[in-house]
Amino acid sequence: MEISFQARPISIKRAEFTKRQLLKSKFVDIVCHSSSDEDTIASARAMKWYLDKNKVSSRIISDGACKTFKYKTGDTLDIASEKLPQTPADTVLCVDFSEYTRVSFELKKYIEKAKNILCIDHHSGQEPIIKNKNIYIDKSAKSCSGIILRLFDALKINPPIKIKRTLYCGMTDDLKKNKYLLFTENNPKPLKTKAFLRDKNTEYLYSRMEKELPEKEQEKVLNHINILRSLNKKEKQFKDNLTKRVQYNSNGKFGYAIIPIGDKEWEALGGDNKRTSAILRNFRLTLLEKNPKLDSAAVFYPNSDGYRISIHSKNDNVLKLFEHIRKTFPEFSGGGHPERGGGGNASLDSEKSVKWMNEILKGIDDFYK
Ligand SMILES: [Mn+2]
Repeated sequence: MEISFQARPISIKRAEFTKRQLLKSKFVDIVCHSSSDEDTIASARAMKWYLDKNKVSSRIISDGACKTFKYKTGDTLDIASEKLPQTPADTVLCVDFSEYTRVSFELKKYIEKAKNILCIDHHSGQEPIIKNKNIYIDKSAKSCSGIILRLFDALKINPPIKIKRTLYCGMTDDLKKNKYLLFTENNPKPLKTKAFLRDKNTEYLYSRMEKELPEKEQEKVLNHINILRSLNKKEKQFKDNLTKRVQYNSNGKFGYAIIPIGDKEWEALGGDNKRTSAILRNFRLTLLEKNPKLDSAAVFYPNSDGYRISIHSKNDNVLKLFEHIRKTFPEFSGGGHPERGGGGNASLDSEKSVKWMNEILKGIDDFYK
């Protein structure tokens, strides 16, 4: 009997079954979920390495491989810009997802046509793609990369540094999303939260990677995941200029920056995305930290849906603030948590967005009186 903690070890029998399914294939399509993130791509990369090693041809299908960690463009079928083939490989392996809701309609149709489908995942939903033994789900695992590492363990495979680094990257990114790891601007290493330390299996897998990966390799991954430590010139400039845009309400309890519709700097960075939103978040938190008098900090900015506000409050006033805004501006829709939240309108019309913003500013100023 293997001792099972949270992201549990995979039994040798189970791992051998997956191995047989894969190695009997002529060709394997390794499919990542929509908006492919580090974890799904890392899982796919590691499985491709395993198939290559066993001389089974394969291809990764993803819509975002080139945006992630140090992966060359061109060695993955990027369905964000390329067309899916007519027919799938004889085996489709889905990594980091097991429900059709995680892929586009077109990709769903594609997967459905495959003779043999396998899924390896750490999410479990109402309607799994398949219901037989070909699906392996470990809900307790905090990343799919962790499961792949367990699979290699069960198959007695010690992957090379390159693959370990890849899996470490997938694990780290999902652990960051789960708030198991906290990244800050000034710290090269993330902080491990209580939840992380309580999860014995995650702790085991992660500290193993930390022991087996050279410090330099870890550093590369951590700097990549920690957006604030890997800003390019334009992003740095935007971050610095943001602090020059700070304004305050009449009694200095509320600080904010405005990024108007059509802002050149904002658009040059691709508008609202993972990287710019990390910069905005850092702006709000740093502003609060530096000004003891301040209770909340916000940014007004456009995204594809309309004009938005994102706000952080030191004393958990976000929802109360939103409630107060609605007293004089009932159309305002905003929500979130007491310490952080957001709201938006559906218009990208400059005039309307300024009006919308002014109503909010009026409400906030009144709240702090
Ligand atoms: Mn994942």
